[in-house]
Amino acid sequence: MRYSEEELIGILNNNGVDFTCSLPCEKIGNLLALIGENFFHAPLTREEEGVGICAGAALSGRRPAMFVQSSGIGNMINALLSLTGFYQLPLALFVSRRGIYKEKIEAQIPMGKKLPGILDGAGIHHTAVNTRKDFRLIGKRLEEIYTKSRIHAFLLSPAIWEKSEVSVQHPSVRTKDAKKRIEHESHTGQQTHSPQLTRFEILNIIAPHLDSKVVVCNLGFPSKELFHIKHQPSHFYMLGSMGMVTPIGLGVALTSKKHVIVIDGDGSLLMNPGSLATAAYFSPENLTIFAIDNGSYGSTGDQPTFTKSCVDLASVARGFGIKNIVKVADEKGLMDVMKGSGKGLRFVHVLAIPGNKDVPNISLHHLEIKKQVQDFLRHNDF
Ligand SMILES: Cc1ncc(C[n+]2csc(CCOP(=O)(O)OP(=O)(O)O)c2C)c(N)n1
Repeated sequence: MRYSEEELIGILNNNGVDFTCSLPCEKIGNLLALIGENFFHAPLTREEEGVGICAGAALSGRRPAMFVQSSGIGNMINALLSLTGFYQLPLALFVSRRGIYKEKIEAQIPMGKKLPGILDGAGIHHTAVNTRKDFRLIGKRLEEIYTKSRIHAFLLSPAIWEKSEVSVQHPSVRTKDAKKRIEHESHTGQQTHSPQLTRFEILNIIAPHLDSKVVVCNLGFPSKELFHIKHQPSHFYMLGSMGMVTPIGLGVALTSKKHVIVIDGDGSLLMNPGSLATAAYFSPENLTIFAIDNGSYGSTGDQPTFTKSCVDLASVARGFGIKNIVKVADEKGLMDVMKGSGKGLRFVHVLAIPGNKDVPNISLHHLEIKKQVQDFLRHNDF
């Protein structure tokens, strides 16, 4: 018997889908790996960008499909309406709908639950795909999307993939990408750094130096790992809103005297790189941005980001106008950074080995996280 993922790939093939884009959700990790093997596939830095790429592909007569998380629809809505819908271009949206089935991350609930209402409000038709039996609804709709130039969203419940264990390891791709990354660095004349530490090891080295600092930490495993290693009331753990960690840190730094440490990730920074320009413009003395760059969307299954192949985040930060930039890849480099002066906006590019530590979810309620940080800032802002 075929797995759900393979059945869906078959339906897409039968309906002539020939162009795909995605930004990962861990629930569809296996599906995404198969998509990459079966179709032309563009990995995205931000879901909104995919709407543009698919519009361009549709202008060339392609049949585009996007694979995103429900949260990603929030990043796409303007482009869906003012581009795809406005010009009547076809687009099939396969949305991993979170927040409705055995959800462990509460921040997924607002977008996931409200998604049908948001789509209704936008006039985008949608079909709930709650079990594998509902796959029969997809083929007919796909035909309409491409022959009548419509947008249609298939809302995929995580229940569909629950029993599927389709095997999708791609070590050869990873090795090739890792090599490319080193070649890229030599090519651009930068010193070649090879990562020595995982994110968890990096956080372990940084943690003792965080006392009395405000820490804003990236969503997913970074926050879970930091909470496991060390918790202080001054830690703001992000549970959703990918791409917002540097903006939140900047907001605190601009309004408080406390030193603010941002712990960002390559995938999240690439989703919202413009925040580095805003940070550079204000250059707050009390802000340090750590970009832990494991070359992948580590929290959703290690799908490669472009730092693995063509992007150097230190150069990006420099290009946006940040002056004080350090690149480190090992414990000694990191220790030197932690001992160094904390004055002036700093961007610390930390190259990391992919991998997550198996740690429990954060046991604090999100409103408690907010209250602790607010209380800390109220009573300690000197
Ligand atoms: C708008 C949006 N799209 C997708 C996701 C799913 N998601 C959660 S964490 C994550 C990966 C973040 O990668 P990175 O910032 O590189 O951090 P890492 O987990 O690798 O440390 C993704 C894609 C999301 N939460 N929100």
